[in-house]
Parts: sequence; C-alpha cells; structure tokens
Amino acid sequence: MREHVRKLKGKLDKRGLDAFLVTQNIRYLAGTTAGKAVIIPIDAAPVIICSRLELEQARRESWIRDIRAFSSWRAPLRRGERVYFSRPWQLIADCLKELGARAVGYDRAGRELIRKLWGANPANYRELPDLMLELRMIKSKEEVALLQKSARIAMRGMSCAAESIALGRTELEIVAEVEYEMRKAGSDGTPFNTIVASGRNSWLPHAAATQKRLRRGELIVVDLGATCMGYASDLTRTFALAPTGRQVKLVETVKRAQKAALARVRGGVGARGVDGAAREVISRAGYAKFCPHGTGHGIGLDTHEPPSLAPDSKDALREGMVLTVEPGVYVPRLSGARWEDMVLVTRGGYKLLTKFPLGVHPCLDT
Ligand SMILES: [Mn+2]
Repeated sequence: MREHVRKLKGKLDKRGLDAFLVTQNIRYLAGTTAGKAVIIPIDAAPVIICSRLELEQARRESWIRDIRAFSSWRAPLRRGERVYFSRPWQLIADCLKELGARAVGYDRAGRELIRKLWGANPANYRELPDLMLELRMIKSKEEVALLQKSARIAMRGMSCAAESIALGRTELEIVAEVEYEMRKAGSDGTPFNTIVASGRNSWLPHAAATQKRLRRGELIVVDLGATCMGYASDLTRTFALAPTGRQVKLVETVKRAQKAALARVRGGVGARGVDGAAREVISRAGYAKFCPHGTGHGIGLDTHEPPSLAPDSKDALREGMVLTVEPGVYVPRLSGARWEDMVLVTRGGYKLLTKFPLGVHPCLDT
C-alpha cells in the first residue's frame, strides 16, 4: 500500500497537483476498510479521515499513522483518542488548509462537498477518477499474491459445485454449498452473487439463482468468486446433465474461443484484438448474434476494472495486469455457455491463476 501511495505521488507530480483526496480507493492506498477519506499530499505524510467508531480499526489495519476521527456530537473520549468534534467535510477542509493545498485532485466527490471545501479552502479542485484506475490496472506482487489466493479459493468453490450438481437439486442449493465451502476456505466476502443458472436461466448472462431444480438435458453455468483482503476472483464453468449434441458443441465453441483469445494475450497487444479472436471462433460456429458481452475485464479490488476486452476497447494489455477471459454464448431455447479463467499478463504471454481440471467437462453425466 505504501508502494501504491508512492506511485500515486508520481502521477500528482506530473499533473501539477499538490494533494489528492480519495473517497473511493481507500483500501488500495491505506490498506483499511475504515475511513471516509484519505488525503495524499505530495510532500507530506498521508492522512486518514474516519468517524470515531472506525478509529481503532483504522489504527489496527492501516500503515498510515496520521488518523483523524470526527464525531458530530461532543462525547467523553478515551485516553489517546484523537477526535475532532466537527463534520467530516470540515475536517477534510482543515487538513487541506493546513497543507496549503492549492491544486487538489479527487477520485469522486459530490458537488456539495466540493462547494464546501472550496468555501473553506479555495483551491483548484479537479475530478480525476481515471488516475486511480490507471494505477490500479498494474498489480503489484503483493496484489498478485492476494488475487492468486482468491483464485485458489474460487477453484475450491468450483470443485464443490462439480460435486454438488445433480438431478433434482435446486440452483440455490448449489449456491449455498459453494459459498459455504469458499467461506470455510478463507473467503472474506462474495464479490458478486454466485450464479448457478440452469436450462432456460442459462440464456441470461447475469442470471440470479432460483429454486428451479436441475433437470436432464440442461447446461448449468456456474460463475463464482471469492475475496481475499478485498481482492476478487471470478471463475466460470459450464456443466451439463445428459446434454444434447448441440449443447456439447456450444460448450466446445466457448472453450475454443477462450483458447483463441488466450493465445493473443501478452504485454503490448490491444485488448480489442483479444476479444476479436474469441468473437471470430464464435462467429465461425454460427453464434455471432448470441454473444452480447465482451471477452473479459481487469479484476482486482473490484470484480470489473479496466482494461476491458471488448470490440470498442481502446486499452492495451500490459505486463502486470490481471484479467478474466470469458467468452460466452447465449442461445434461447438451446442454452447458454460461458468459460472463464483469470490470468496474469506477462511480457511474453500470461500465467493462468485459475486451473480447474476438467475431468467433469463438458458433461457431468449422471
Ligand atoms: Mn467475469
């Protein structure tokens, strides 16, 4: 996290900013989920602004030592508690004033907050959300390790799904088994609602699991993830119960599309081309119009981060990015199918962070 602050300071310098106010990327910079804001001055130590109730947690979790808590009412304080009886915006304004900040960037803030800050500390305030996203695209070693750990938990979740899928069970039962397994394996959250989408639900790329029972002749899309210190994983497999030949072909197509996309992945290539490679395989199989989403996305503290692997993407892949590669095809009345893995982009190619065996693939016949 110190490293992240150092990188941010480099960006501030280039843009002529003397401080950056963060409300959306606190965990990334400060290493804590406590805190309402973090102020990163270019030539002084960073400051965490938090409510009194988060003070102890921020002290315990963050490497940042200057932590200023606010309380909107006067309350008796414990020994050593550094609490300001003021509103959060007032505390932020005071801090910026103390720093003499004249050019302040921020990742996100309402107009109202900026108006108040300007009133207390007239400065040039600039909204720069992309600045943080650019930093976050390239993962540090520490982040890659957490993403790998998160990916391993997701693999355990997928093994659990493979064992749990059976005729007559409901989608939600499978979700429950999978999430229980991942929590026991150390997942500290669910980055998105686990998808178990069978039969007609599989045509919906973002289906919500229901009490529908699994039946013969259905494909089942399982899309799951864990989090590790906030770092998300994202893994999808398509299972089948006594599938038809056309359904098997559908799964084979998305697998081939993923392989084609992966073959293009390495530092320096355009993200659009990676998407194009998958799309071409899908088109040749006759499914071009059943392919409504991009082929993948960056992943980190958020499940969906830049870069985007899609036809309209202007991003270039760079060494140190972590991506999902997940072509999907959704054919009404036949089935949906998606195959997703996570990779770390390297100079010459990629390293797979998820490996899920596929004894069970493509058809988990029972
Ligand atoms: Mn995904």
